[in-house]
Amino acid sequence: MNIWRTSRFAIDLSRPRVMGIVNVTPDSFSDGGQFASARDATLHCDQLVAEGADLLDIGGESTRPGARTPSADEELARVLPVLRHALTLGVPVSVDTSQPAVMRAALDAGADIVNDVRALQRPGALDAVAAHASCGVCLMHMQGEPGTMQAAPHYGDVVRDVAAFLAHRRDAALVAGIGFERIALDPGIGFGKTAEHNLALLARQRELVSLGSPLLVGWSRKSTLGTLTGRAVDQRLHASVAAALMAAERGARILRVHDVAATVDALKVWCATIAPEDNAP
Ligand code: HH2
Repeated sequence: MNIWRTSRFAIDLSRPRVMGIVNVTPDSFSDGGQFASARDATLHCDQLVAEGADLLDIGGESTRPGARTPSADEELARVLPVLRHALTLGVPVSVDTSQPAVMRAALDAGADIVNDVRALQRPGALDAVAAHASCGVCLMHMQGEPGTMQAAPHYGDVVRDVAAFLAHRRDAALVAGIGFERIALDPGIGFGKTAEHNLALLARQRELVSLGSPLLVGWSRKSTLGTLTGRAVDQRLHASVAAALMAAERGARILRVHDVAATVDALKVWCATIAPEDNAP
């Protein structure tokens, strides 16, 4: 599937797309507090688009282990002003949320995509997205909840288990009336997974691509890259770009990243050196 249908855009996925991360949170794991004010976050949106972001992802809840869950009102107060600005920039905009009330308000404001790390499992979430005629949705895998998910992640076969979960959640979305071409899937790197689990998901990523929906992945600055390189979170640019390229090489179509300019450059080199048929998902 080479198109991801969203509220305003049918996103062409014949080449990998870069989704720039905009965290309007005081406590995100990699850039916590840096863009917490609406003004800083809107400037950050402008900068990421200028650097070549194909999409923007705006989040008002940190999923860092131990982060406090904001109320829907708090999350909306963070996200809506930034969303309204981002919607003027000519790129699709997703809102990273699990709360149905936030989904509904964001979609009413014109958001193109709902990005849910809980794969629309909260009561009312499926209905909030299904009620919209055409928005896109990203369904992500997470084992457990952010507060405790890294305590003792356990799988039979992590790639098969994640694939089965994603297929199951996609089925639930289809039954709720969300069209197939509106759905992207995400293995949820770092969400209830050890470094070994995350690396298996990259090594065998083709098994997830073969589910037939666009695959979105977020390796940017994640702790597995710290484990591999011994580097702190603000020193993981090179490892993040390497992981993004590997993911693209293995069929991912949307790369969720903090460092847009570096990822865009790397992808330009990669795209220029492959035949179009190699690039087919
Ligand atoms: N990762 C994070 C948040 N949202 N959404 C999707 N679809 N995929 C991901 O891998 C993903 C995500 C965590 O990263 P970040 O937004 O930088 O941190 P925080 O959750 O602490 O704000």
